[in-house]
Amino acid sequence: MLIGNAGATYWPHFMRWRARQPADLAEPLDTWCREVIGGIAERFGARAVSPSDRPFLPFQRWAMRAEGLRSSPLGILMHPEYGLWHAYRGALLFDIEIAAEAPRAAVHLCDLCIGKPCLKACPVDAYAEASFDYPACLGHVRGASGAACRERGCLDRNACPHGAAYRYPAAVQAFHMAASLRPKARAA
Ligand code: B12
Repeated sequence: MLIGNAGATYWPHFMRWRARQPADLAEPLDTWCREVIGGIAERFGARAVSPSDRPFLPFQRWAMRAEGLRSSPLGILMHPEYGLWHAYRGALLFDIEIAAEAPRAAVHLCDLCIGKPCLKACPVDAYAEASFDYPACLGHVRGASGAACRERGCLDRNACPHGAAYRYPAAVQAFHMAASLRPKARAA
């Protein structure tokens, strides 16, 4: 059972919890999610796992099966309603099988997109069709000309017109960008 956020409605709840934690707490969002989702897992006799657990678990493949989603050219899964503005915060693993309806294949909005603005906004072309040039992205975002990415998030992701109502506010995007820039980056 996958657990995640669509849009940034989790943010104020996370911020309230964050205010009660030590300022130097490492990986605060992961810690909060593990705490909340771990508590739910205990109540239902499940085991909680996180997208940051090592070795990485195939969250995106699970989501493709669960929701009938497909990948955008950026590697982020495209949702018919939320666009690129959704992420996975954990999953509950059960020993028993739970009956669930097979998902209907979602309309893949990227197939209908002619201009592909998501592949045109990055100043260093970090996203090129089937690959992601992480060193190029890091170099640019950490550098003097990367202020826009650091303050408002990935320019390619923001160029996508879908799910605009769910777009994360700048502060939330800046938080996630800072997390993926840290040496042992854990994406969010
Ligand atoms: C490692 C990682 C990264 C690395 C990628 C390094 C690399 N070149 O491999 C870095 C740090 C660059 C990264 C960045 C981002 N990531 Co990331 N990342 C992951 C992580 C932790 C592991 C991926 C993995 O290896 N999975 C293991 C394999 C076995 O699982 P899989 O499902 O079969 O694998 C799929 C992915 O690997 C995907 N893939 C391959 N290359 C890339 C590259 C990128 C950038 C992405 C997003 C996916 C992707 O293709 C596979 C088949 O579908 C996942 C969480 C997870 N556990 O999956 C998040 C995850 C893929 N990331 C996510 C996100 C949102 C981002 C960022 C947008 C975060 C941000 N900054 O705001 C950025 C994108 C870049 C940017 N500058 O904005 C989300 C995607 C959600 C979605 N809707 O699909 C995930 C699922 C985390 C989450 N909490 O939901 N990420």
